[in-house]
Amino acid sequence: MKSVIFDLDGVIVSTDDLHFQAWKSMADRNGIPFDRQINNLLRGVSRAESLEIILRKSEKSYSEQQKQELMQYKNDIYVKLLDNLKHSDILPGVVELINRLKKAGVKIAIGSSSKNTRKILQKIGLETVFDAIADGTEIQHSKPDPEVFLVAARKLETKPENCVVVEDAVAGIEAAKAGNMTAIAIGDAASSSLADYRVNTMMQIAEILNLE
Ligand code: B16
Ligand code: MG
Repeated sequence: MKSVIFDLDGVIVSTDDLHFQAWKSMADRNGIPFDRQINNLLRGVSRAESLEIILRKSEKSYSEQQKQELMQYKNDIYVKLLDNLKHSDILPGVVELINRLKKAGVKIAIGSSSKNTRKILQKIGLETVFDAIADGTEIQHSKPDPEVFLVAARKLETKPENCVVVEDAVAGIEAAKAGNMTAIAIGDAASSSLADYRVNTMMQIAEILNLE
C-alpha cells in the first residue's frame, strides 16, 4: 500500500500571493527590485534561500544580522496575512481526494518547507486530518534535498519507495526523486523532466493510485 505525502503551499492551499505581498513590502522598503517573476523562483524554497535569491538584485551587501532582520520583517507581515486564510481557500479537489484516500486506508502526510505549516493547517481546518506532518521547523536542508519527505516517511513508518509525493515546485520533484519516491507534479512542477506523473486536477491522482 502506497502512502501519499502532500506539499502544502501550492498543493493544498495557495499562499503564493501572500508570500509575494510580504516579500514585496520588504523589498520596496529596502529599494530592492522584486516582481512576480522573481517570486516564482521562491516556490518550495526555504525562507533563508528565498532571501538570498531576492538579494541577488540588490546593490548592497547585508550582514547575517541584517538578513535575519529582513526575514523577520517579511515573516511578521506574512503571518498577519495568514490570519485571513480559511477553509474555503483549500485548493479545488483537495478535500475530496483526502476523503477518498482515507476511505481507501491510504496514509497521508504533509511535507512542507514552511515553518508556518502548523498555523496554515490550523487556519484552513486541516490540522488533525494528516497521519504525519513534516515541516521547515524539523529540517536542516530544504528542497531539493529530500530531508523533509524522509522525515514524513519516517513518521508514517513507511519506506521511501512506498511514498508518492504531490508537488507544485520543481525543487520538490527533485527532492522526491532524491528520496527514492514517486513524484506527481501539479502546476509549475510539470516542467520538471524528473516527474513520474503530471496532473492538472487532484482527481487524476486518485486514478494514478487506482483508488475505487
Ligand atoms: P516559510 P512548501 C514553501 O512551502 C513555499 O513554497 C516557499 O515559497 C516558502 O519560502 C517556504 O515554504 C518557506 O516558508 O517562510 O513560511 O517558512 O511549498 O514547501 O509547502
Ligand atoms: Mg509548494
